[in-house]
Amino acid sequence: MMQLTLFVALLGFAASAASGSQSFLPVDCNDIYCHDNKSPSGVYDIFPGGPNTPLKVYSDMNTDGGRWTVFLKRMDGSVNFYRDWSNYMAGFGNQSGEYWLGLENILLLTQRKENELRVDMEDWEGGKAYAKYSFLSIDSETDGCQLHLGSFTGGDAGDSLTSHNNMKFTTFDNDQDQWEKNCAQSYLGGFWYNQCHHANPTGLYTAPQGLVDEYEHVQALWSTWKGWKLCLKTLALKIRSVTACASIQ
Ligand SMILES: [Ca+2]
Repeated sequence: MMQLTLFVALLGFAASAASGSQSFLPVDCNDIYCHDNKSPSGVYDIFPGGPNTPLKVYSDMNTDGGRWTVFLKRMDGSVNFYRDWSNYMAGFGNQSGEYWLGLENILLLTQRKENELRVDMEDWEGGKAYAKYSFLSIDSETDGCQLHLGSFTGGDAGDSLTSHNNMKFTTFDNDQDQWEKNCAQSYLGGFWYNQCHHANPTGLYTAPQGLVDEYEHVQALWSTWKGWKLCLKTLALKIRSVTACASIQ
């Protein structure tokens, strides 16, 4: 009954979106762009869970055609990402700065539409790189929020994520990884750890110098671009509907 109610509600606001009425309730940043393709990048309310549960999110309307719904952003170290399971489920941080959107919300978004993934990153010398994947979805908490990742479709950052495909999500208080110890405890983040990682986007945010070798692997890193020690200056994971504006045009 809950699902039926949700479905009817979603139908309702899809109709509102199509008519361009003031009750426009976008499911994601793709809908915001399709409703008004002059929409700038920034923080918006979206409604992937229905009309009564607005969710703040950062929309990237510039990169690679825009329409991206950002679910992880690192940029200055202002937010602590070494958090427990409940935090990673619900989300935390500040959508105008650093944040994690929450596994519950990522699940809603990926249930509503088929999405691709883009990862954008910068180093401390002004270098930029990216990686793209053809698909991203996750399972519910009952199934460990397991990651389903499509193929690597390009990007000069290289592929640091395919080894995380089909992994469940691990935090320091919920070990679902493939290692005898807890990857989140050892590498200071929460992620779809294997045994353990080639990318650690929620890891420790540190200045580029100052850590001794014993602390390598713990930083917010993407190993195929900058190796195992360098914390990236910025890092963002974002998803986008693979069908652009189809329901609205
Ligand atoms: Ca383990």
